[in-house]
Amino acid sequence: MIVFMLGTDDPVHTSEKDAITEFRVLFDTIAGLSMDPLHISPQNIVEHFCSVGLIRAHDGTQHDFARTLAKFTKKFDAKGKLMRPGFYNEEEFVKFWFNTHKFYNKYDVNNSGAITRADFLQSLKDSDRSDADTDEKVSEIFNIADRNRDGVIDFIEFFCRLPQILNWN
Ligand SMILES: [Ca+2]
Repeated sequence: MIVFMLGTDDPVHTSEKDAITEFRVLFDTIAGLSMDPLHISPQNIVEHFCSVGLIRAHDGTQHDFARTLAKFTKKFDAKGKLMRPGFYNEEEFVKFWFNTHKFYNKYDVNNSGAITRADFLQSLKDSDRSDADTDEKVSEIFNIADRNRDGVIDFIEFFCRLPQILNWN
């Protein structure tokens, strides 16, 4: 399911192939902002997401999105996964977003396009990250992640809090 691009009307039934195509198109769009059209920087990605309104400076999503992206980029660089350190080529970019969405979709248990509190709790319980204080932890992370307080975690909210969800800090 693709929750990234605005205007996807049937996200639930979007196939993996369509997802890859969509991320390639997204790369090409962002590459238009880059000095080197074959490589895009985290800053290019943040700028594009801001320009289409997926993240915003005033509510902190821009800051948190950029921070999560920087953490991933640093980890990829440490493992030598980026051909040009600090930048994403098309394959690397598509793989990254594809895997991130796949991970998000795992939490979206009932495939509704958004993660509810029940989804989130169930996913953590199903995973090896579950422990005695899961209920408490789930409420804590959920409350922080659900930034706009609409009762569900959308993909951008999820991405912003991935370091906490993955226990990176
Ligand atoms: Ca929300």
